[in-house]
Order: sequence, then C-alpha cells, then structure tokens
Amino acid sequence: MAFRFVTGNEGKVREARDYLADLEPVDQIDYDYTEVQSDSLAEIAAHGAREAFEELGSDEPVLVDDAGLFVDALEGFPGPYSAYVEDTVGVERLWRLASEEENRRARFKTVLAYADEDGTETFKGTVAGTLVAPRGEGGFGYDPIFEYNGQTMAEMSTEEKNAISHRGRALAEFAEWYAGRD
Ligand code: ITT
Ligand code: NA
Repeated sequence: MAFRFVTGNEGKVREARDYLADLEPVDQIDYDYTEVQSDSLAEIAAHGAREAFEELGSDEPVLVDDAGLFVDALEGFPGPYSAYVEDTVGVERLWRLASEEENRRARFKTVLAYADEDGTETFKGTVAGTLVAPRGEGGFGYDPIFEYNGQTMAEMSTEEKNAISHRGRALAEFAEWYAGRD
C-alpha cells in the first residue's frame, strides 16, 4: 500500500515523505482534478481527493493538499488565489505590496484531504508569521518571505519547517488519525 499524493508540487511531496515515511511510501501522481470554485480550501481539497480516487482506479488511498498564504492587511489576499498570484505577479512583488502596510502579519493555511473506499477526511493546519524581504534558498513558493521565529521558511530544513508549518501540523493530525484506524 502507498499514498498517492496528487500534486504537481514537489515541495509538498518532500514534506509529506519526511512526515509519513513510517506509515506508507508516498507516490507523486499527476491528475488534473476539477478545482471547484470556492473560498474554502477544505471544499477544494476534499472534492479533488474524492474525484481523483474515483477516477484513478485501484484502491490505493489518495491525498490532496490545498494551501494558501493569507495576508492580514490585505484582507486575506491572495488566499485561495495564491498559486495564480505566484505564477503571475510573483513572490517578490507580493512582498513589495505587503511591505507598504504597517501590519506584516500573515498566515499559511493548508487542508490535507484523504480519500479511500470508506470516504473522505480533511485535516487542517495553520501557522502565523511575519512577511519580510526574501531570504533563503530552501522550501518553495512563498517560503522566502514568510518569517517564523526569526527564520524564513526558506532558511529552514524540511524537518525544521515541518515541525512548525501549516503542512506539518496537518500531516501530524493525519498521521495520528491514520495510525489509529482499524
Ligand atoms: P498542487 O495544487 O498541484 O498541489 P500548487 O503549488 O498549485 O500545487 P496550492 O494551490 O496548494 O499548490 O498552492 C497555492 C500556492 O501557495 C502556490 O503558489 C504554492 O507555491 C504556495 N504554497 C503552498 N504551500 C506552501 C508552503 O508550504 N510554503 C510556501 N508556499 C506555499
Ligand atoms: Na493548485
């Protein structure tokens, strides 16, 4: 048995492997699930995981992770549009926009959805931090501008990031639930 992690993002897979290695192997799978129009990461992730599980065949469980950066002073922007904003405007310009605000607080949120023949479960994780000018070579996405406890997430190892990150928290909750099932 392996988890089939449906994502085009290798950074997510690296973090999931670091956390789930003791449970099952994690295979990265490409599948273009329908991104339902919703402000809710949970709805998007749960719908995607369900659809992928049903369409892909085989009974191996599926994972989907839908994440976003929510900037307090920008009413939670880019939020559910984070991937689009990274691809178009880019991380550096989002930082410049945020740097004009006095309040630099932001949070990462993620929802990890799990689907198998018994149903769909979701696990949430959030971390609050401060936006800063880009630093660090690790991580991915918005990590270089997201500072937690004096370090940007791009300055952390995968292990260090998992220990405090939104995804690490969701993975921990999921791992506990998975290990405790009958
Ligand atoms: P998949 O949908 O294929 O999984 P994606 O990169 O499009 O990959 P999301 O829609 O969940 O994933 O991500 C939204 C955006 O937030 C995208 O620009 C990511 O790079 C970024 N992001 C997600 N998790 C992050 C993290 O832990 N650190 C920094 N940026 C992150
Ligand atoms: Na996405």
